[in-house]
Amino acid sequence: MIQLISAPSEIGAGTRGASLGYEAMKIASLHVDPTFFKRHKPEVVETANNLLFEHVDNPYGKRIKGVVKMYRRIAAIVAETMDDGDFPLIITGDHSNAGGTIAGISQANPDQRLGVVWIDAHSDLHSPYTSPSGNVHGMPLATAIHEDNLESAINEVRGTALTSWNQMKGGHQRVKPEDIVFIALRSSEDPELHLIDKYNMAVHRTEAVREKGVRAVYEAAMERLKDCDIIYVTFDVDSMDPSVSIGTGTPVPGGLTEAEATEFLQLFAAEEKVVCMEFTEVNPLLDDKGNAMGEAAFRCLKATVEVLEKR
Ligand code: DIR
Ligand code: MN
Ligand code: MN
Ligand code: MN
Repeated sequence: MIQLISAPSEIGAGTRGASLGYEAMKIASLHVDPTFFKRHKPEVVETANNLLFEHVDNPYGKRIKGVVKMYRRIAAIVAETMDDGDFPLIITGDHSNAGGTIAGISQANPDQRLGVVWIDAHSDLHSPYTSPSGNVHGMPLATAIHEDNLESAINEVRGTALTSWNQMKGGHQRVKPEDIVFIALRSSEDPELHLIDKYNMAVHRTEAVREKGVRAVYEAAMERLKDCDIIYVTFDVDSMDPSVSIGTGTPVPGGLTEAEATEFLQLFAAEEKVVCMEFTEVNPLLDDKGNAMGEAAFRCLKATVEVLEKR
């Protein structure tokens, strides 16, 4: 069974409003499939969004103690869902939550090799040592591969930020860097490029998608992850072009069309090895076309669920 989970946490983002992403998708469902969220009633994870009203005490990992809380809560519900034999389909606010999702998958499947498909304009491989913004939504993949990237350090991290960072990484590497595939990547800072290069991570830019086609890129991704036992797919809506995806915190030109994104999601959803999927970074407060972003994200979600239900 598919278990929808909503984790409307936005404390890892640099712009406000991603906590409303699930609500925007729910409102979008009214016109398209009004019983969707009755048939797929989400479990809702408690947030620490009250931290938005507190003074930011650490510039290198903003509200990082709250992100640790979210990692624990999300990991617990994802792990429990998988232990029950269900498929967690999680809608998160900002992408820092993905680190918690990965921790949960890893907790429920300690002996399985976990591959990651990261559909995103960004590589989210920063650590507090390298982040130019201090926004933790740029860091979840580094926690998954247990990487500080001290070679690229520009910040000196101490105190509670360091403790929190170590808690996010946990005691061990959850994903091998060679088991990560990026799709639609087009915005990385030098420290992230250093890691992509150092570990020879698989990157499929939008141009490659256009040149080879969605199916060929999907096949290359599956080939790359062939030694993995299970796969997690995360879909940051900023992977899509700003013409579709303006209601998101950090839009970047040159992204996927909605049709390309949908095709990727459906191909991966059909794959038995895919055990968890995530939708993230929908921010209706930034949408200047009504709820266009929420509507596009909902269509993608519905298309994904239709394929998952046939498995
Ligand atoms: C940028 C933006 N690399 C940062 N990251 C975003 O602040 O670390 N990730 N938007 O989704
Ligand atoms: Mn169902
Ligand atoms: Mn992201
Ligand atoms: Mn992104």
